[in-house]
Amino acid sequence: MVLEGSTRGEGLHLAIVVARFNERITHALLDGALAALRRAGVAEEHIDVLWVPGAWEIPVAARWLAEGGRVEAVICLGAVIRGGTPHFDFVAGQAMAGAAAVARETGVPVTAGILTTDTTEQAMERSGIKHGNKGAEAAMAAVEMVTLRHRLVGRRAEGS
Ligand code: INI
Repeated sequence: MVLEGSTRGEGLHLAIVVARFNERITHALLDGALAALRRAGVAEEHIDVLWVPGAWEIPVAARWLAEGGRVEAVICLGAVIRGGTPHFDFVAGQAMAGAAAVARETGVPVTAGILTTDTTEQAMERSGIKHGNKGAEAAMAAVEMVTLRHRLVGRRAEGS
């Protein structure tokens, strides 16, 4: 059996958790994610957007959403920029590890558009200017994972 998800998102219910820290960057990630979901056919009223203070707070909000049962995947958006902060490695590492733990422990896909860069310029390049938009990538990864799950469950039901 070989199964793949789809790039079409009609009928899906998704959530986005977006960090306010480095807001100019994360707004661009959010815009990229929303535009990608719109193109994929996800209805605007089926997308919940939660703003949190910083990347550190992303995992707990992702868990509320994953456990809430209202959405089928959670898209996490943030920007952790080294720029002289000693917190960088800790905040970035914990945000990513926390998001992964939510996915692993709940079975709900949690996708990560959390930038970890040395400079603001590098972060801007990854939020729509030069190297694509990581928010859009994370959004499409969520669509692919949810539709993959639907296909897998459908196959199981057929076979039973
Ligand atoms: N939060 C970020 O999202 N990006 C950062 O670059 C960052 N830095 O550099 O410190 C950051 N810190 C805030 C952190 O996420 C929490 O919001 C804060 O510590 C309160 O718990």
